[in-house]
Amino acid sequence: MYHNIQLEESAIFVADSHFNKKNRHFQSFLKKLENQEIKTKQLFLMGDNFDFISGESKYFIKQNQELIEILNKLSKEIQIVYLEGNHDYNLAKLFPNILVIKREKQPLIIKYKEQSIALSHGDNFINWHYDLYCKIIRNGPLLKFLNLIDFNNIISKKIDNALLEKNICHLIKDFKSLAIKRISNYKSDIIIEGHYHQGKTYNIDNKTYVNIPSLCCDNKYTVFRNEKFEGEPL
Ligand SMILES: [Mn+2]
Repeated sequence: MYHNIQLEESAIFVADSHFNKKNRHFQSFLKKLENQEIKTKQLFLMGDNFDFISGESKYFIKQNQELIEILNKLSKEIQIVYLEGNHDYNLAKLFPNILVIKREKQPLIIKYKEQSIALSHGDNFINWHYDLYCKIIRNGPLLKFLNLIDFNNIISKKIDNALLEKNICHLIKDFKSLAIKRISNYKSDIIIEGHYHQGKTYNIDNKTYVNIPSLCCDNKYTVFRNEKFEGEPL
């Protein structure tokens, strides 16, 4: 499906908030959008905005209910595009007014003037093992079955606690080499990804690679302003 989205001045990109009981930045961000302390007409959620959620997991839907409602309210006022990540997927049924882009439909190609911009969460183009793993963990019937046998939320709580203990903020040495590899997967002029939590931009061979910072690790989101992608502290 072709979506024909034009990047707008003051568009906002948010990546890897990993919202959970400990990491509350995404909630603060959405509240600021709601009360117009932060203003935009276009919001790109680059994936992993929730530490875990899937359209089948009742426990996690309940835990994240407040933010789901704020997002649904905002989506009636501004354009929101949600690129699913490896922690948040099968989301279309939760967000009726949000354009949800599944991993297998990424990159999403959008336009700015004559330039083409590719958007991905950043966990595509890895290898077939990972593709297979992704397919299994997103399998609807399997997830519904797990939900069904999740008595007293034992499985969900186990996932929740494991995620809460995980340290997700690491500096990748020589991220530039990885960026060069990432660029080679794309044909667009500008490539925008989350997933790597590095918040760095490179201009390589007439292409621009933008890694959106992790809202959780860097307390920053990205604004497109005067033809530049700028990190903005929350
Ligand atoms: Mn990720």
